[in-house]
Parts: sequence; C-alpha cells; structure tokens
Amino acid sequence: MQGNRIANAGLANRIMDADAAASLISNGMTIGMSGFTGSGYPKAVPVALAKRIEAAHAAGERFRCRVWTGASTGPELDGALARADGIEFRLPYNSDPIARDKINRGEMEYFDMHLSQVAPMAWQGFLGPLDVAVVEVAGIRADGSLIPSSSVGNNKTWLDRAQGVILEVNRWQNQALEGMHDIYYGTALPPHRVPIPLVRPDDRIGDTHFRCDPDKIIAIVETDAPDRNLPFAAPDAAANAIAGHLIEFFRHEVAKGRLPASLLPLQSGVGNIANAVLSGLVTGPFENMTSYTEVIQDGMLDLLDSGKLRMASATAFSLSPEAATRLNADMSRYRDKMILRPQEISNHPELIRRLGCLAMNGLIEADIYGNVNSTHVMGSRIQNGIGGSGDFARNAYVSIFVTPSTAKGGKISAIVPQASHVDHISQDVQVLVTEQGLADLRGLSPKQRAALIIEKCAHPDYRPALADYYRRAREGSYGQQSPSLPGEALSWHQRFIETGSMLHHC
Ligand code: 0RQ
Repeated sequence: MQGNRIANAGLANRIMDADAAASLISNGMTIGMSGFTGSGYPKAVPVALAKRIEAAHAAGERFRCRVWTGASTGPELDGALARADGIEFRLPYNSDPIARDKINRGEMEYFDMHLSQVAPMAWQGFLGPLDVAVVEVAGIRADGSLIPSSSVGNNKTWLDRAQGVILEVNRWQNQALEGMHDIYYGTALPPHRVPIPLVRPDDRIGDTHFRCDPDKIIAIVETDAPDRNLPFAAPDAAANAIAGHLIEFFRHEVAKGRLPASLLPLQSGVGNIANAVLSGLVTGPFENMTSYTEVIQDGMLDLLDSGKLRMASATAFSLSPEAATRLNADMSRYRDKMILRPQEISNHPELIRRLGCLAMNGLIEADIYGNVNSTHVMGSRIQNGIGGSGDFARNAYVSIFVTPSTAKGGKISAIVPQASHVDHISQDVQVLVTEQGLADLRGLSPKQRAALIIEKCAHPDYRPALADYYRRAREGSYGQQSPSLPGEALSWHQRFIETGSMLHHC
C-alpha cells in the first residue's frame, strides 16, 4: 500500500494534523461523517473533536454538534463523540453502545430513518444546512477526484452539500479498492426525477470516484488506521436451524417455478443470524447467485469464495477482522465481483422492486399477525434502528424475517400477542422463520397467519400461552378480522419489565 495518496499538487497546503482540522469545527455545527457499520469512517478528526469538546465542557462552555453519518460507525466516531457528550442530534442507524445509552437516557436526540431516504432528505433541506463533511477516502487523484474507501454511504451527498470538506486520507485502505465503486450522479428531487438505469445487480451506472470541488476542501488529514470491524459469533444451533428452514423454502420455491434456480438477488441484514444464513447457502444447492444488498459481511465473502455467488453489490463492507484481512490480501481479484454504491442506490425502493430482491432481515419481536418490531426493546428502548430493513422489506420480491424464537436466555419470547412497536406492518412481512420452523404467510388472512405463526415459529415454552391468548381473543374480541384483547395484548412486556421474564412462573 505504497504510493502517493494525495496526487493533486494544489491541495498540498491543506494537509494538517487532526487537532488543527478539528479546530475548524465549532459548537452547533452539523457534520456529515463518512462511515457505514465499522468501515470507512473518519478515524482521527472525530477523536480530536471529542477532545476539544471535553476541554470546552471542562471550561463550562457549551459544545455539541449535529452528526449525520451513513449508518452506525466506529468507536472513534460515535463512541468518542457520545462519551464526550458532544452529540446533540444524530441520524441515522446507530449501534454504538455509548450512544445507545445516551439516547435511551434521553440525553441525545436520535432521528431513526430509512437509509435510502437520508440523501434525498438532506437535499430537501428541512434537516438544515450541512456545515462540514468529514470523509475518509483511500486517496486524492491528480484531477482532484476522490478514491472512495471501504464504505460509500452518504459520502457523495455530504461532499455535494457541505460548505467545507475535511478529508481523511487513510493509507491503511487498500489502493486496489480503486475501480470497485459505482457512484451514480443521476438522482434529483421531484419533479426532475428520472428512472435509474440499473436493471441487473452487476450494472455499473456511475463514476468510480467522487467529484469534489477542491475549493471546498478546508483540511486534509493523513491517517493509517484499520477499520474497526467486529467478529461474528460462530453460527449456533438456532442459526443453523434457521438457515436450514430457509434453504428448504428456497428449494421449494424453485421446484414450484416461483424462483429461478439461481434465486434472485439476495439482501441480507446485519447481525449474526443473517450472517449464518449466508454461510448456510455455501452448502446449499443454488449456483450462480447474485446479491443486491447493503453490507458485504463474512458470509457473503464465503459465498463468493465458494463460487456459488457470482457477484455482490452493496454500500459497505461489514467484516470481521479476519475476513477484512482476507479481502485486503486479494482485493484485485474481489474487485471484479463487487460493487460499492451510494446507500441511496444500494437501498433504492425502485431498484429493489425491479430486481426482485429476496430480503432477509433480523427482528426484535413479531406478533401473532406478523407485524415486526426491529428497533425498540419493550416498545421504548432503542436497540439499533430500522437501517435498511424497511427499504428492503416493503419492496422485496419475498420479504423474510429471521430470529431465534426467544431472547435473553428464554426470558423473552420473540413471538408476542402484540408487537410493542411496529417497524414493518404485516403486509411487508411475508415469511417468518425461527429455529422452530418457517411460516409462509403469503396470501393468508390475519387469522390464518396467527394460527401458522403460533404453530410454526413460537418456542414451546410460550406456544401454549400464545394459543390460549389467541383462543380467548377470538371469543372476546371487539371484531374478528384481527382478534385482540387490548387490555392484555402488552401484558407480556409489562410482566418482563416487572419480573425480568415474560414467562408466567418465574
Ligand atoms: O442483545 O447483545 O445485549 O444480548 O438484541 O440480537 O439475537 O444477536 O440478533 O444480531 O441478528 O440482531 C433486530 C437487533 C437483531 C438487528 C436486530 C437483543 C439480543 C441482543 C441482538 P445483547 P441477536 P441480531 C440492513 C438491515 C434492524 C436493522 C436492519 C437489527 C441483540 O437485526 O438491528 O435490519 N435490525 N438492518 O438479546 C429484548 C427481544 C430481543 C432482544 C433481540 N425480543 N427483546 N432484546 N434482542 N431480540 C442492514 C443495516 O441496516 C446496516
């Protein structure tokens, strides 16, 4: 990874250290940061900014910023700024534990939104102006265009919208990344929108580099720091069982002629279960698969290596350190099989609908009618955020949700009488899978869905209580379309809050 990373001579005078760059950011500013899951986020300026903020707070001065990113980032960004109490408002998706804690204590405002909508909403303007973009790149070319790093996220939009741009040029990022990206410049706001000319997951429709007005670049900081990727848990028995049910379902759909033998472009959510499903496909019968998804995780790399997956399109890598090393050692070969795009495109409803993605996402809880809560524990405490799950679930060819049937050592049932918060309405939830079994809910009425979900998906410890609730609901409900007992429907959550378990006897 040698070579001159800053090839534009005119920008040499903007190179400075992270402290000097951070001093260009002041209280109340809105900052658009690069980064998506643990990849491609700025690693030096946010830490230096957190230091400044801590010093200001120690001196009794107010210093908080509004922070926009691609999606959850690393501890040097979300973690450092949240610890310094420097974030007034944050969007979108967060999975940093310190920021999560601040949000749940009511000390940080968090706007959880569909990831495909961040860029268009930033353009609409009601989120306010973007003062500074802080974007990690792999290099600056002689003509001033920028080589994206390991995530694209909203960088194109931040570079276009921000008044000033701070670049972190990270020498750790593989130079062979150059050419992997596809940065589409054809989006607009209504009434000027036109069809996005992408009809296959491997179509390239944009530039391989970001455009950036050199006059807007106020600082360039050189770094040499790895992405902070987290290891995945090895698939456990539940994950393997879920993968098995799903592969059986796909096999059945192919046999019925409803899916081609190479399936349709796969989307897979974040998390251990989703990753395990991908690993399961390595030994499955499907060949020549493609993926049109948001993140490329370990399981996706395994699938590419196995030859079963032909190519993968996403907006970012989300790899374990081991898989990141594997990727970096062989980047030029992987580059021909991978495309990283802006998240506005990787998650675009028009494209997901056109391509016919098979969407597979995790959940917190589902109710007996198949409404899904992906975000709020006990209806009020944020876990991560909706991320791209809504973009994909609503527009997928088949929308699948996967989860273990219980959480917290069996104290919580993932199948409940009524979801305590709803991110995905029942119409957007077509197949529900737990280690217990798979419920194909397509074409079923609410009552038919309830019977199937209780029978196929619920854990045996909770199945009798769910069946009992449903039977009594049918007897005592105000209406019979979706029978419910409103006074009892959330009592399982209340019991957990009061006793630490949803089980009756504890
Ligand atoms: O918490 O680590 O503190 O024990 O949630 O749960 O079982 O490890 O599952 O990693 O697949 O995550 C919905 C959070 C599932 C994820 C969610 C607790 C559980 C654990 C993780 P601990 P698991 P996963 C596109 C797709 C929304 C975004 C999305 C998610 C932790 O899939 O964030 O889909 N989805 N994006 O204990 C209390 C319950 C619980 C529960 C799980 N019922 N009650 N806690 N947990 N169920 C990609 C992107 O957008 C980037």
